[in-house]
Amino acid sequence: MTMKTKNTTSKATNHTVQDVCDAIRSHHNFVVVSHARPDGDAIGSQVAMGLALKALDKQVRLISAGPVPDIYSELSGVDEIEVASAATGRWDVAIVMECPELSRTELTGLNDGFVLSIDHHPGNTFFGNVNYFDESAAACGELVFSVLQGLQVPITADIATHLYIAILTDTGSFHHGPISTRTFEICRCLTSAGADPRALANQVFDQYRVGRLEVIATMLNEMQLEDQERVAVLNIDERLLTQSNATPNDLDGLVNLPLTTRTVQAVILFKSAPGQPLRVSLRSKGDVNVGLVAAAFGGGGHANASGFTLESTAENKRQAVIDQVMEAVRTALGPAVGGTPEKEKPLIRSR
Ligand SMILES: [Mn+2]
Repeated sequence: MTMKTKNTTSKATNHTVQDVCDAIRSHHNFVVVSHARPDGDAIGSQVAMGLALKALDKQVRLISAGPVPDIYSELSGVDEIEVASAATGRWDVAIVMECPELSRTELTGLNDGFVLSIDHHPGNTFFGNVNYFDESAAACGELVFSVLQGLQVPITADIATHLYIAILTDTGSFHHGPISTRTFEICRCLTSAGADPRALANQVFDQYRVGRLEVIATMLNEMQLEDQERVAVLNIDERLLTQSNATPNDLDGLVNLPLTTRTVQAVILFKSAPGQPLRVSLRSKGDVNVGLVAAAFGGGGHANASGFTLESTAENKRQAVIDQVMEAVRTALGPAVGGTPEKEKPLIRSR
């Protein structure tokens, strides 16, 4: 049975780094979890915290509801993540990374224990007994870095690597999100502690199968452009995967491709699989807030990157999603002006 620390701290408030450090110092047995379908920030934050707790001679287990994606599987310490549906065993404190709500862990057994939440997602519900929430952080890994500094844990090369991966992936190679001078100050510390930016970028972004390119070719060929090329709609289904020599791991980040054009301001990716709910990923540029669109459909995320699922019977809601994303673009940028957008703002100005 799980031994639980009595809940004495009131919920629904934000706490300081110092509060987090005090909670960690005063306990011994930890479980560290992150969200289901873990990404680089979830894994990097979780493993870095695990390594730090070990350095402090704490007992720690890492648990995730989903497997580690292939691209992260060779990082040191990742093999310590147990894939399970429940946070079982004896623990005093559950550190929950990267989750605006406890349910995002998709793990049972966390409800009655002492929960310490570290997160940067807008809409965080302060579900923890201690909550360290800061949406101005580009990655949860930035907040973990602050905690480790507070705990005076030495930043080893392995910890640095995980925190760098967290920031690198959550910002899409320093491309989006609330990237700040703090982001680069932290990355400076991480690189001087041994994180290798070139090797890590290669490991995370340049290791896919050629089948990924086949998927991209078909997917972009079938891309639908709406609202004067301001909204791109992509589809990935079973047919596309079976036609190409690609696995689901080869599909990471494809949603971002249309954003590399000047005109496209928002992207919708519908990902369908037999017997599975329809997964919808949204991405946008600048002030276009697709986080609000996802929230309207029961999902969540950030202003420029969000997602949600629709029941497979909800195929007819696709157009409603497209309409709401177009509305989000209009809210931020006004109505699309007529004519070919490419011609209105020349890429290279004539002298
Ligand atoms: Mn994150």
